[in-house]
Amino acid sequence: MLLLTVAILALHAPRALAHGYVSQVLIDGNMYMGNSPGHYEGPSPIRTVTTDGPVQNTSASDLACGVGAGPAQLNAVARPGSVVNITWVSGSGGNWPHEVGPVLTYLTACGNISCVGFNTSGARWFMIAQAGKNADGVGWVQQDIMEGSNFNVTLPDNLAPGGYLLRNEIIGLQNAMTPGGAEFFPSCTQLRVIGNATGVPPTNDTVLLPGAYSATDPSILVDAYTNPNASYVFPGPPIATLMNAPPASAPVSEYYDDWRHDDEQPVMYRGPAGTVVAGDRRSKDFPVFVPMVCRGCKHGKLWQRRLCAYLC
Ligand SMILES: [Cu+2]
Repeated sequence: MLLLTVAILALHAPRALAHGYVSQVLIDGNMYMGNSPGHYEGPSPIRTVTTDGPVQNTSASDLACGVGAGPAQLNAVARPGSVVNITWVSGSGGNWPHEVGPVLTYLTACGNISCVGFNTSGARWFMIAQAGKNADGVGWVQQDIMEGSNFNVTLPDNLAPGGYLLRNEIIGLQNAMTPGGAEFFPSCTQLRVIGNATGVPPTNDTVLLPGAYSATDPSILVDAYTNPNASYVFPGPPIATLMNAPPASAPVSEYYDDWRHDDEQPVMYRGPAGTVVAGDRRSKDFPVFVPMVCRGCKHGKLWQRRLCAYLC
């Protein structure tokens, strides 16, 4: 009888529970596939969550990078000013399922060249983009994602080189009129930013996550429907002042130059078909896709020190 009751309850579970995750990220022409929630399918710079469901406790450590997110195996190469193109999808297939609430993007420095293994506990995050309502003041940017658009965010023009976690967060406000109802969907992508810029955010511009949000913030405990024309005040810190600084005076040196004289060795990442592929970055025609197998990071050759340090 108990089993029957459970079965009936399951049948009547609301379908509105569909959620989602980041399936892939495109940076400077390179596509990085993510893993679906709870399923390891291959190396990725996108930290894999264990479920497509939201974080709802603003004090939970999962607020940093999503439910159960652990370190990922790769770092995606980016430059100051790179556009990061992020694809959000539904966990049950198809487009991202929600439309009400902001899309926020943060960075934190991993403190060394690689974010592989970086623990977000105590990390200082700074805001680089806030997307709320569209120009009509009623619809949300998130609605564009639901309708199939990817989300684009531009890295700071003067961002100093190094390892960074990019935290792109959709907040679902569809149930936010009751305490604990807001749904946070953070997703973290490990970046290796190259170049010769010098910008780092003042500590004043950084926050802890969890720490920056409270369940009773007017941007988190909010009825987004009763007055749809109301302007929305973003949670978290303002856009970091780093975003207002001019770009580095000299253009970013080509990544290819960084290792042109090394042994010939393509860079490994995950290709559009979800397979591990490689591009020969010494070619200006990159990406050139060549199937390969990662040779591991233990070897002491120069290319391995430079590449595997952030690829493996
Ligand atoms: Cu959902």
